[in-house]
Amino acid sequence: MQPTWHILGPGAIGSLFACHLQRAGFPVVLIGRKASPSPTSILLQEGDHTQSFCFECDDGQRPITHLLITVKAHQTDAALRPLKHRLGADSLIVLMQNGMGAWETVQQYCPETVCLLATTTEGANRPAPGQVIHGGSGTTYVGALAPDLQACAHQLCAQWSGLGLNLQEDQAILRQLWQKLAINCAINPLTVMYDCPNGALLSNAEALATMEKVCKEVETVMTHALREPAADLFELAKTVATRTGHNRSSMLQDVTCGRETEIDYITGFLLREAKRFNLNCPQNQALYDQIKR
Ligand code: KPL
Repeated sequence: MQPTWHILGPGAIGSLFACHLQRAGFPVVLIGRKASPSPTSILLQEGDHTQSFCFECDDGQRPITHLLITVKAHQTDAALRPLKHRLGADSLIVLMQNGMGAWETVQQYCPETVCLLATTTEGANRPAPGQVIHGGSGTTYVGALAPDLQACAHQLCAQWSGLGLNLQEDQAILRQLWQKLAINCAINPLTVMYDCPNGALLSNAEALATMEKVCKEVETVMTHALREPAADLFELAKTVATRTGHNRSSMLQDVTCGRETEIDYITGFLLREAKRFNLNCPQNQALYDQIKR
């Protein structure tokens, strides 16, 4: 029998995975903080199927064996706290979110639970609750923070091989996450400062010069954290800004809607790591302070 997957945070990416998991034969339960009708339906605009899911408020009691967390990094604490008594040594958590560092919350609440990390380049957006548009296919990388858990990442990739999504086991998932962090440090705060889509940063000489300094600082910290030379992160950030040129970054969308941003898990994480190695990141610090203001 297939295990039941609980999805904590059925936003765009959570809903995309919920639909693909269910189509592959896994029972799926969505968990949210606000009461929603159960069953609740999601229309995935990929073949225009409407799928029905059980919806649970976060006050359920039954044990959770498989949990995919797709809430924003700063919401992890509040979202996971009510579930911690349902998770144990037999549970598996997959953390798939922007930014880094939320695994500390998972370790604090569920120290015995196996926690895998994932990052995805799948393009999905949610024009309205109950609707998801799969805008572009990408790759989902899965790996473990600790080398002794790599076998679990391997098993998960085998279990998810029928999902119809591009999946890759990555034994160096931290490098993957650091590269994504660099992209987010370089693009997201600057799109807020200049109130522009990602691509517009490339034709703004001042923004581009700042982006280059931001990337150099991330390269230095990343080299210390991973103990290996970093790739050319400025080139990478420019490539992503070109590819996602018309996007308004998630941080710009959060600021526009008056929502809390993920800055503490993006630039904030970088600054905490820099402090650990006695490094200064003046450009990132200035952007962090401006976004916080
Ligand atoms: O991840 C993103 C975000 O907006 O958070 C990028 C890659 C910058 C795309 O918009």
